[in-house]
Amino acid sequence: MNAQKAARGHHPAVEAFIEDGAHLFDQPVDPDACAALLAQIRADRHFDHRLFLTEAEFDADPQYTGVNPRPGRNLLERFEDRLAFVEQDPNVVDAVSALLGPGYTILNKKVVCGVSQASVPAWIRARILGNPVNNLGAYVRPEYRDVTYFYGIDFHQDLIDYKERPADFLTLYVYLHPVSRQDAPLFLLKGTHRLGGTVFPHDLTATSEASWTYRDGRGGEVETDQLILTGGAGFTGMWHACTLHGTQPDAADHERISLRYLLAQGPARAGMDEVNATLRGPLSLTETRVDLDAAGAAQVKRNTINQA
Ligand SMILES: O=C(O)CCC(=O)C(=O)O
Repeated sequence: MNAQKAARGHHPAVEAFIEDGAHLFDQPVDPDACAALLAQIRADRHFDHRLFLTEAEFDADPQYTGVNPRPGRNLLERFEDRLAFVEQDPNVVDAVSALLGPGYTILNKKVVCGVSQASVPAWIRARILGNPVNNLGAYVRPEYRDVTYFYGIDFHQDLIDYKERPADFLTLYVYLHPVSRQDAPLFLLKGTHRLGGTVFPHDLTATSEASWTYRDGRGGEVETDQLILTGGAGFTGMWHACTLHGTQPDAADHERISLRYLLAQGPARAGMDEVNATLRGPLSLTETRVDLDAAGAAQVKRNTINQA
C-alpha cells in the first residue's frame, strides 16, 4: 500500500473498492464446507438437459419474468443451517463490516449455476444466440426455478435489478469448486464503478486483449483492465453495485455452481459512503436496462463479453 493510501487509513477492502470497485479475498472460505454443500446441491437434481422445458411446453406459455429464486422458492433456504462457513467467516465479516457497517443485512442469496453447453438443448441455444443476458429461467421447469441458471451474461452492474435504489449494497460471490477458464469464471472490469450507474447494455470498446474503454454516455470514460476470476474451491470476491462484470457460456463438460449474496449497508455511516463519495456518476438510476421488451424477452441482440 502506498503512503497516500495508508494515510487515508481505510480498511484494505474499502481501499480496494475505492481503487478497483472490488475486493478479492486472499484466503478462501472453508473448502471442505464448500465441498459438502456442493455435494448436497448436486444430489438434489441433474444439472443437465432435464432442467429444461420442452420447446412445445415453453411455446404454450412463455414466461420471461418471475423465473428467478424468491422467498419460498430458493434452494438455499433448505441449507440455511450450512451457510455459516460463508456468513460467519471472520475475514468476510470483517471486510463486509468495514464496507457496510456492522448492521449490514442480506438482501438476497442464492445458488447460481453456469449450465454447460452440452446440457443446454439446441433449440434453446438457437433462440438465445447473441442475447446479452442468458438467464435461462424462462426455459427451466418451474420446480427447478429455485436456482438461477446462466448461459453467460454480458458485462453488467448489479444495480441493474434495483431501479431507483442507491448503490448501498455489494455482491459477494463464492466458488464451491475450482473454477478454471473453461468453467465460466467471472470477468470483472476494474475501476468501472467510478462512472456510477449507467444503463445496460454498456458502451465498451476493446483496446487490447484484456483492456477496454468504457463510456458512460454522459461524456465520461475510463480505461479498464479485465480480470478473469479463476480460483479454487472457496475462492471469494466481492464488488460494488456499479462494477461491470459478467460471464461467458460454460465451455466445460460440467456445470459451474456458486453462491451469490447481495449484502446491504446498515443504518450507520460506513466505508461504502467513502467509496461512493469518489464516484463521478449517479448512485441510482430510474431506468437500468433497455434490452428487454414489455414481456421481458430480449429485444437487443448484442453481446460484448463473448468477444473478450
Ligand atoms: O454466475 C454467473 O454466471 C453470472 C453471475 C452474475 O454476474 C450475476 O449474478 O450478477
